[in-house]
Amino acid sequence: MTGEDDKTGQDKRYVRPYGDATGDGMVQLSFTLPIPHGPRADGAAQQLANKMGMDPALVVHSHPIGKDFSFYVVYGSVSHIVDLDAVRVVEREYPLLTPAEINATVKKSLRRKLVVVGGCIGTDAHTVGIDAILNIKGFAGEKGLEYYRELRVVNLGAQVGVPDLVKRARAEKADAVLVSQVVTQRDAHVQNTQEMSAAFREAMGEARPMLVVGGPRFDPLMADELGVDRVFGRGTTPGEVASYLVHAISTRTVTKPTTRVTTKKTRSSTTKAGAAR
Ligand code: B12
Repeated sequence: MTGEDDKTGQDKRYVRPYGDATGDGMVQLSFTLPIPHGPRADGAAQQLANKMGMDPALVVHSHPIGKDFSFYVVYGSVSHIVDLDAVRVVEREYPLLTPAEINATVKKSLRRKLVVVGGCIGTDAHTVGIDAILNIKGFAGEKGLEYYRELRVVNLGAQVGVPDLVKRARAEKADAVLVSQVVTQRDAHVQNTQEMSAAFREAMGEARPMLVVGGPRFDPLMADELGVDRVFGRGTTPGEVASYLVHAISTRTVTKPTTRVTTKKTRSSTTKAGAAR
């Protein structure tokens, strides 16, 4: 093992999970088996855990799900080691701005309101996520995009068809289209997003609006594969999205994310979202 040691003698580059003691490799895992609850299912759960590299593995919780299924939680030690230098994630390359800073940037760079059109596409009716970003009440203590004086938000809600989204984005002269996909069965989120980005490319070419997609099971590394400019995952806050939009608009290019280890969130000033607009 190489890497810089910290004060406790622990290597900073290579890590193992922590349970009772540093580096003991303890993890907890839950899953469902398609077999009736009982000793045989318990044994199957243990075998699965062993085959996944947990040794020893302890079944710490189980209960029946109907008569044909069983739910399991197993706890045990894995020998795997994570190399932090090999971790690939999207690093935020823009500063987190306050609402006042965002409004000022839009005013200066566009001299008009920045238009955002958003919604859930396909059959997806999970609007809580997109509402968390767009609605004035916001999410995690931050106001949503509707709160920003220099943003004009059109929230189309649930189950928006791609042709309708393209039509409306064009009619509203959208600078950015924000799409949410929460249902991921059979990779519906991937297919729907690719269909959406292809439709915008076909209808508007280079003049298309910025395309931003979000949802709990998206990996921010997927932007190219999805044909969009940016991907936001679980826990995204409205301020992160607004900051990205003004960054992309004011630089006049849609910046591709770099893939490096994430940095901590920083605000460019101490003013919180919700303060002076
Ligand atoms: C509430 C809920 C519902 C509500 C939705 C109400 C509504 N108006 O949204 C109702 C009851 C209608 C519902 C229905 C169904 N649901 Co449901 N539902 C949920 C639940 C419990 C919570 C989702 C939620 O609101 N999260 C809170 C929000 C704030 O989080 P979020 O969506 O991740 O959004 C954040 C980020 O992802 C991101 N984000 C999201 N979108 C966007 C977009 C942009 C542009 C950006 C920048 C960021 C961004 O920012 C948000 C804030 O951080 C989840 C389980 C769970 N615990 O997550 C299941 C869940 C999503 N549902 C599920 C299922 C299967 C269904 C149904 C198919 C059930 C059925 N058989 O009928 C239907 C489908 C209906 C449909 N046509 O879409 C599954 C999906 C499984 C899968 N692999 O796809 C889940 C995971 C439950 C489960 N474990 O099985 N559901």
